[in-house]
Amino acid sequence: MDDKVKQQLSDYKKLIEQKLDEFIPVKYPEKIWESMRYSVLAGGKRLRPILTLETCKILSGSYEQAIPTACAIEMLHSQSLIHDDLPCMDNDDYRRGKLTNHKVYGESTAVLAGDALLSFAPQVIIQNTKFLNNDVNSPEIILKVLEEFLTAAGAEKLIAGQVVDIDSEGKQIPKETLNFIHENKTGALFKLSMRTGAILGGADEKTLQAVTDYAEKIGLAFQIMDDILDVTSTLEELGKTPGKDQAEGKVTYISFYGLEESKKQVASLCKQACDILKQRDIKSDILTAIANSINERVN
Ligand code: GRG
Repeated sequence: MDDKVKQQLSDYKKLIEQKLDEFIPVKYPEKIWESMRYSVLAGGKRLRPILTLETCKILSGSYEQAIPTACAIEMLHSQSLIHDDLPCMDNDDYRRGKLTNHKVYGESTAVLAGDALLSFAPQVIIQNTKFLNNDVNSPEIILKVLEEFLTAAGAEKLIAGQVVDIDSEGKQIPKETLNFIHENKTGALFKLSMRTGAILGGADEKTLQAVTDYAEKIGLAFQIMDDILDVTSTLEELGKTPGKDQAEGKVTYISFYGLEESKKQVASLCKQACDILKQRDIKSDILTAIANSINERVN
C-alpha cells in the first residue's frame, strides 16, 4: 500500500473516531452511555465506515454528508459485537484487545448497551445528516438510507445470519448454509456500508449495483480471512480469543476447503473485487487498497 493511501486511510479513521466520540454523549444514567462508549470507542479497524465515506466521496466529490451514516454503521457493528460476545452467544472475554462489554459492565447492561446503540444509530443519521449537494432530495435519500440500515440490522440479514450460525454449531452443514451465514452475518454490513455511501453520493442504479457487487466479494473474502486468522493467530494479534470456531464445533471455510485452498479463495475474491472496480469504471485507490489489504490481513 503506498504512503498516500495509508495516510488517507489513517485520516478517515481519525475522523470517524472523533465523530463517534462527538455523537455519543455521556448523560444520565451515565452507566449505559459509558458502556456504549466503551465498546464503540474501543478501537477496531473502522473498515465499514471507511467504505461508506470513500464510496460517497468517489461519487459526489465529498464525504461530509455520509459521516453520520458511517458512524451509525460502526455503532451497529459494535452492537453486534457486544451481543455476539455475550455468554448466551459466543461467550467471549476479549474483543478489540480489551475485556468484553459484559465482563466490565455486567450482562444486563451489555444487553441494554447493544439495544441502545441499535436505536441510537438511526437517530444519529436523522439528526445529523446535512446535505451539501442535493437538498431537494434529502428526505427521500434519508428514507432510503434508513431502509437499508434497518433491513441489514434485522431478521432478514444480520439476525438471520446469527440465528443460523448458532443453530449450526456442532452440526455438519452444507456449503450453502455456510454461505448464507457469511452473507448475512458479515456480507450484509459491507453491502450496507457501500450502498448507503453510494445512495448519499447520488449514485444511479448501475453504480449502486457495481458497489454492491464489490462489497459482496470483499465481505466474503473478509469473513474467510477471519476464519483463517482464528486458526493461525494469537490473542495479542487478534484482540479476541483465537481457536473459538473449532472449540465450538463451527463449520468454516477451513473445515470445508482446508487452509491453503481457503487462502486461495480469499486472493481470488480480492482480485475479483478489484476487477469489478476496473470493469465498472470506479476509480478509487482506497477501494483497491482495501480489497488487496484483506488478502494480507493480520488482525
Ligand atoms: C443487529 C439486533 C442485532 C443483532 C445482531 C449478534 C448478532 C446479531 C450478529 C453477530 C454478527 C457478527 C459478530 C459477525 C461477525 C463479523 C466480523 C467478521 C466481525 C469482526 O469484524 P472486524 O474484524 O472487527 O472488522 P473490528 O474490531 O476491527 O471492527
